[in-house]
Amino acid sequence: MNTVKKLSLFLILATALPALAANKTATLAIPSMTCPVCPITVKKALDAVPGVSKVDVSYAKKEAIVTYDDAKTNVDALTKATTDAGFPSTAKGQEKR
Ligand SMILES: [Cu+2]
Repeated sequence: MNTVKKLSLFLILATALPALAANKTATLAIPSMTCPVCPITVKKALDAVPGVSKVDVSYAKKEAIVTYDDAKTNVDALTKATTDAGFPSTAKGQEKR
């Protein structure tokens, strides 16, 4: 195999590998967070979803960035969790379902 072929094979693998990882990140828009205490409730609700490993809620941006195992949960479960806690949310970008 020549160098160019090796390089392109490497590039194909490097591009494909992240797609195999189970951890995904979803950004949820949560416009109903109206005071600085709201993110605490939202974070608790998201942390309680099985498969969620990381939650970053930004009150300033009115959004939550959630890292989750896509074998255990999905964006619908995440938006449902915040909605059940009183904060309806919608997925922003990434995962198209
Ligand atoms: Cu509040």
